[in-house]
Amino acid sequence: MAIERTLSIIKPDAVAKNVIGKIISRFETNGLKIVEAKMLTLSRELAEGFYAEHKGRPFFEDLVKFMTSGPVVVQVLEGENAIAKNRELMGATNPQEAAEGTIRADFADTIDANAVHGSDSPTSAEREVNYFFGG
Ligand code: RTP
Ligand code: MG
Repeated sequence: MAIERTLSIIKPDAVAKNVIGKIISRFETNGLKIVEAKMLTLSRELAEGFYAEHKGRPFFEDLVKFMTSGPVVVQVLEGENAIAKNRELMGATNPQEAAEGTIRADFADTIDANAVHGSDSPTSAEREVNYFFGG
């Protein structure tokens, strides 16, 4: 298996709930290492650019509003199969459908306020890591 890097964001709802540490602990206990991290409040421009693939979707405006509503923690996770492993730890996009014991099942409330983001493929991981930590 390959050592990969993936981008993770702890979203404004999870930061507001004081569960940054609990979420990071899930990554660490499951073999993912935090190799880059920063806390910031996304500007509209940064959030729109990050979610550019969703531009035009009915939920895009709500997504951008939510992602700019408070501070987030952006981090790069490294480990074996990191991209798929992170998605597995996160659970389904809609927390109502997320498997028991996943981050979204335990810490998220709605499909909009769903606690975490994780890159969904090697191509998006590369783009997203560069987007926040490139150059
Ligand atoms: P993310 O990108 O945040 O890791 O989430 P994801 O891959 O599981 O879901 P994605 O399809 O990329 O959607 C990005 C975010 O948009 C919101 N969304 N709302 N109302 C809806 O039908 C809907 N679909 C997506 C979610 O907050 C999702 O995390
Ligand atoms: Mg996505």
